[in-house]
Amino acid sequence: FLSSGEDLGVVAVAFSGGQGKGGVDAGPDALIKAGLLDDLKEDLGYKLHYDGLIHSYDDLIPSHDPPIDNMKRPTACSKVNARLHEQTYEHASQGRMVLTLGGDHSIAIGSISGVARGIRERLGKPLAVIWVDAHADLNTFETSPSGNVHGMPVAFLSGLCKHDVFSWLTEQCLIPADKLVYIGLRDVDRGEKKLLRDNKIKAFSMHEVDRYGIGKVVDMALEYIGDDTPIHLSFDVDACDPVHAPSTGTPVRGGLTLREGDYICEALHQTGKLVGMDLVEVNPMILAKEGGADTWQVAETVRTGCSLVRCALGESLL
Ligand code: 6HN
Ligand code: MN
Ligand code: MN
Ligand code: MN
Repeated sequence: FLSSGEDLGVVAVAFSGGQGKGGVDAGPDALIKAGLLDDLKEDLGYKLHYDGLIHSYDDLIPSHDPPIDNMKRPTACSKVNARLHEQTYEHASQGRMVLTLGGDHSIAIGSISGVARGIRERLGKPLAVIWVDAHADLNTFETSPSGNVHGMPVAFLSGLCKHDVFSWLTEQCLIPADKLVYIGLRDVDRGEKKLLRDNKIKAFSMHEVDRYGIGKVVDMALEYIGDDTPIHLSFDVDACDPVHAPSTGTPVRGGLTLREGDYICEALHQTGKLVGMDLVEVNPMILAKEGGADTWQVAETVRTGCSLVRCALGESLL
């Protein structure tokens, strides 16, 4: 599905407007400072297509951005994602794999829609998405208990929810509900559960990870998607247990071990079908802000994020 396995487009997105806590916009800088991109280039041999910027899109963020229909900061969320969409679309249409570093998970609206459009145009196929997260991020503006857009990206990307704010999300940007698979869920809101059931969306919660083991879960996820579909991996670091990823905005106990997270990434790399990845919700400032600064926990979270990305790009291959 890729024109060359070695070309990697990278977009660093310093955006936190999809939720209320500051600091997640510093995620990409922390990941890059930890040496992630150097590793991809020097150890894994990728040819990086990276503009060297950490995009904060300040020109797109209005000073006054009141809620619309319960969505907080709607204009910033829409404009930033529309710009990001163009960036990932550009990479995908050149046949590159696309890595997007966030930022909160609302940025998947832009990153995934851009890859999906690029893949549709280049290959005439839909994009499949494997969403690895403690949360389903499937709230509509009507079901959301928080109004935070980072809890809504899948609803917009699947077309289950439409709103004028995201009117730029055209048909070719969307992910069919039967090409969407979740892994790692353990904190799903009531309205999201109904959407999962009503639309028969495939989801492997932590219960299924416990029951079958991660190897079988990934096999079942890939079998469900089918052989001929390119895959985008959207990895929210909070899918991992807070032991491994404590420095994130909405941690939930009982998550994936580091190895289970890395395994998912390794197994998707091995398919040769991975065309995009997001790594989101690393917040290197959150613990400090809450009065419990623990630099070791921040470093551990960054280390987990870097490991996941390296595994998805083939580091574990011998
Ligand atoms: N994330 N379900 C909650 C909400 O506000 O809609 C939490 C969402 C968390 C989103 O972690 O990307
Ligand atoms: Mn989450
Ligand atoms: Mn909850
Ligand atoms: Mn998420």
